[in-house]
Amino acid sequence: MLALCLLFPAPKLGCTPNPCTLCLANVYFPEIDYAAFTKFGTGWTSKFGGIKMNEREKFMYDLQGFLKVENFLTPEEVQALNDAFDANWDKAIPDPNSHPDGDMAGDLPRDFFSGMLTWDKPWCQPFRDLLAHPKLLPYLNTMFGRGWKMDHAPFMLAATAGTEGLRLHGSTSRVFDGTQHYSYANGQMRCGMIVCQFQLADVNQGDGGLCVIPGSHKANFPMPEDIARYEKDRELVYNVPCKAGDMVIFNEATIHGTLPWRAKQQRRSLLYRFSPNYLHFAGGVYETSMPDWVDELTPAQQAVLEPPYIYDRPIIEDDSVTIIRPKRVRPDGTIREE
Ligand SMILES: O=C(O)CCC(=O)C(=O)O
Repeated sequence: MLALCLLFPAPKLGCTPNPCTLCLANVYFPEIDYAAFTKFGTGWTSKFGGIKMNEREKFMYDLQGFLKVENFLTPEEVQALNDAFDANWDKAIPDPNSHPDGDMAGDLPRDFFSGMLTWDKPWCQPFRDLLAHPKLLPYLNTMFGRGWKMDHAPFMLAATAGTEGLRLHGSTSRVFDGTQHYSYANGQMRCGMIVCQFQLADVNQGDGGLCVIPGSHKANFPMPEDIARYEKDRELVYNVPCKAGDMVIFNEATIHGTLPWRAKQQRRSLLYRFSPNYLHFAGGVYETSMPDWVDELTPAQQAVLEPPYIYDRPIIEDDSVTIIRPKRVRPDGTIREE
């Protein structure tokens, strides 16, 4: 904050003064329509406080770098998502991220779907409903602190028997990479981008699909290439078994990849990637504008799509509906009451 005071020490044309929370000097930001913040807001004060993961979940996620949440989706939600895919199967393309190195090789690429949030109604709705799903809040609040965002468009990976895998990847701490990292300090865990993988079909161990090296979010040395290619020390790699409706949440830093698909049933995994409110992971053109269909979303869903920034960025309350826009979220994730 003090640094910001130094960076923005004097009024500029079209800037808005804000008192610095530490030194009370005025800080000047580009003109922002603060009145608009009352549009969905209920003021600055959190009524709820930020629902968090339970102690068992925290232990398991901290230990493993991933966590399986059983029955995250109801059978009705799974059905609605599967119906939407069935009705839009012609939109599948070969996976643009094809790296079937070494023993990850297969006969055909993974099927890849994106753009579901803008599919024709009613098909887009079950995907929009996941953006600020009430069950997501404890996980994202705990891993990021309050204030987090969708990183990039959700996508689905589908596969039939013989489909190729994807080399293992992640980020060990040999260099600090703020976009993919795990830390625990001052009683809180913090992460770079995380992935929520919703399983829309069963995955038995050995079927293939998502695999992780448990505990690797804390690894410190470079991964040997033959491990990344799944050619050696395969016992390190865990193929996470799931039932349709389960969610696996994992840190992008956790070493993970795709095992070639071997099962009779189709693979259907839906991936939503989230980042803390100050980070944007995925590349491409940087856009700060909201999509033109944003008015079709609830205020909470809109909040998840806002670009990365800190001051007054909307935060979803524990009811998953109410939005507040606190002046500042402390580094520990608590909200400064105004
Ligand atoms: O197959 C999976 O679930 C892993 C997906 C993944 O890491 C990727 O596509 O980048």
